[in-house]
Amino acid sequence: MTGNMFTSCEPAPPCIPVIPGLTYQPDTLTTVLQTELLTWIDSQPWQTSLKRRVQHYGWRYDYHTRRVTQDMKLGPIPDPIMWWCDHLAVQGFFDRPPDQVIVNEYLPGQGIAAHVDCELCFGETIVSLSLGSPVLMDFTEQRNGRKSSIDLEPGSLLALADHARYQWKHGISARLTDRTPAGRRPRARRVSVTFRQVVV
Ligand SMILES: O=C(O)CCC(=O)C(=O)O
Repeated sequence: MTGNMFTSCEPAPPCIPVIPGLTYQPDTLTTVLQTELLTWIDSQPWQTSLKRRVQHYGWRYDYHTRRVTQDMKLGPIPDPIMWWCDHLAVQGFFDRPPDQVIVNEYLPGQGIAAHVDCELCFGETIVSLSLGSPVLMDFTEQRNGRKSSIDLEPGSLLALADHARYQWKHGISARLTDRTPAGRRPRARRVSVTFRQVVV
């Protein structure tokens, strides 16, 4: 559902939802940086307790209680991820380097339920980097069900703050293809890296 009345396609596609606090930055990672980060991620152990595989850094997040507590602190964030934590702070997305990172792997047919990131656990800004396959991320405004979506390209950065962080849910439908202006696009493997500041 790109290009609907709640998206802006100016000055040129991709069309970005007009949601206060949403920042979309294509081409944040060069192809070389994407490959380097993905290669490092794939050298690390994955947790397999969800339908999709995940890695947690800095702090563990409990998907059942939907909480982070003091006892969930993990070791130091490894250098290849910490470099991005520092970079995102230098770039002004955070006032200090984020200290919690979740890597999500989506195979075709996998998604993530529509949600607002835990308000009691995490700070005011959430930033995700996209690697691998492009995917449509859906947004739903909580008070009226208004919907929009964004085509997350590999190498892009998505920041959610303000309304985009608190008033809208975001999620990825579990399906094999996405409808785009160019037609149905099959999904391939996508990996995202999401940065947060723990506030517990
Ligand atoms: O895969 C993404 O880009 C978003 C991940 C996400 O929403 C989350 O980890 O809560």
